[in-house]
Amino acid sequence: MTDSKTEYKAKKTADSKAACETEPKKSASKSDSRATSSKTAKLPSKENFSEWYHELLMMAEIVDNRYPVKGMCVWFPFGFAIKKNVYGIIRELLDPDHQETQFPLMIPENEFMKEAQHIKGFEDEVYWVTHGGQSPLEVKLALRPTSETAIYPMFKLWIRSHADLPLRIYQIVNTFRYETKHTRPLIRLREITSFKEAHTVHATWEEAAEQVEVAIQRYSEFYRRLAIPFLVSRRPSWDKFPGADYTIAIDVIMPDGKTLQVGTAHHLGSTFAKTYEITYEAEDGEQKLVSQTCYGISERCIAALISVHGDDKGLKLPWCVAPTQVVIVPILLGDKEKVLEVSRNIESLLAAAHIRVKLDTSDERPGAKFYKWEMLGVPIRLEVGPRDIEKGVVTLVRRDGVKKAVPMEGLKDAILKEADELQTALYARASQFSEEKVKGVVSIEEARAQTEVGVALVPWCGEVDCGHQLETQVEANMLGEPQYQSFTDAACAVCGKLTGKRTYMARQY
Ligand code: P5A
Ligand code: ZN
Repeated sequence: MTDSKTEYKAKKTADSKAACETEPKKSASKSDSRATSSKTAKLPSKENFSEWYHELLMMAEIVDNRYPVKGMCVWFPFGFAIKKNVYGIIRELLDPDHQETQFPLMIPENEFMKEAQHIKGFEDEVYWVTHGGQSPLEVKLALRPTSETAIYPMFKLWIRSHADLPLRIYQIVNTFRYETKHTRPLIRLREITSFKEAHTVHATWEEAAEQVEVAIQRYSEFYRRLAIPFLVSRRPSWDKFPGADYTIAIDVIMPDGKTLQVGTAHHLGSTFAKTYEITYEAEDGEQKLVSQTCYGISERCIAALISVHGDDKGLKLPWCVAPTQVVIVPILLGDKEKVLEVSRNIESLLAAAHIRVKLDTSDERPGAKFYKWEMLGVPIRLEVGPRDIEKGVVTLVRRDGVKKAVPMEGLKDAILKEADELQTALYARASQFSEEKVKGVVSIEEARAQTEVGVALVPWCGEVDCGHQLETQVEANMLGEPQYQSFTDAACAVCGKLTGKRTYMARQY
């Protein structure tokens, strides 16, 4: 946790151009004007989502986008602390039946170039390392845009028999994609710093299909813990992962009604198994091709976390990921020593209960402290003043605005209960927003109007032709068929054929 916003700002030079700058970033002029007066700076209203988002990343010290390479950001220590907690949840959810590993960043050209579909999907996005010092390399090296082509040649060596299956591994690493669309911090990066990629190997196609389902369930649990509502859909064939049989995606509806793909799980069938000759000896002695899956999440999950819950005062963090869960602000009036003593006792009590607590004894006025900790999204603030002490209470203020006097006696349990209720409230608020943003429509015109403000649920017969027409005429992306839902028959918005199928359509980040 850091308290050094002013320090970061002070060190900044206006529109600095470092020698390594490949594509100059625009001067962060708004941040410049704030640099000298961060305490009085005001976060733009969340109504102007894009501006709010970019300013909040700086003011709440999540990432610094002033690094002089486009699409590459620096994690502030505070942002990093959030990320550590968030990825701790992912690890907790995967560790019971996945093994964490680490593969090299560089992939030799010959391995990378083996799988034709995969190459087609990624060739325009790959950074190549061509030299070692002054000498041209004999074999060019790709910086992984994802690691299938690094991992699967090793799987060929590791897998011998059915006894080696299923195999489930994951790694959390940086990956590089030369994105040509507009880059955005945490959302569309050229260096994805926190790419969690899982890769699994199975004896049959059906087992791999079950694993895709398991992956989606784990990701669902992950987003529930972050109190983030989401949509699950099966991407249309033209938008699946390069080399996959099919792709299931998780999307979050952002405050501006656009969707952000925050996780995908792919059934790879035996496509890569054929290319990389990954086979196993079945129980009957026959050599068979394996079936594979892979699934990934990036720091987009942090972008969703910030955007879904934050407000005009700053971050609003769920209890489980907040680097500071409780902040104690002593109101130093009257018997100051007594106030400090009580505050310290509360701090010790909560720390002993493994609550991440901070006692703010800085020289700032209480109002400035409230502002600061609200910006950083601390779930619960305790105000301890002489009058509270007299009454045997503390004033508890939840980050969602709920305020009450809580008896000193049983304080820890009261705090944990409030933390639970805050989680429920965050989820309820976010769900209501998300549900209001999805609307069933019957025609292309309605779909066009709805995708201006949110997500349209459109009857679609499933034909590729109709799908392409939908995307062109609605001028939005097709997210695909909702999973775990069934619908009554309706006319396909393009061809009019009766169908029980629907597709989500939205403007996508
Ligand atoms: C699954 C893991 C894969 O790469 N290979 C291993 C598979 N899938 S994916 O859909 O291409 O990427 C997984 C998730 O990563 C996020 N993502 C990004 N995040 C930030 N910046 C980017 N440029 C970027 N590209 C992809 C998405 O959430 C995606 O679902
Ligand atoms: Zn149709």
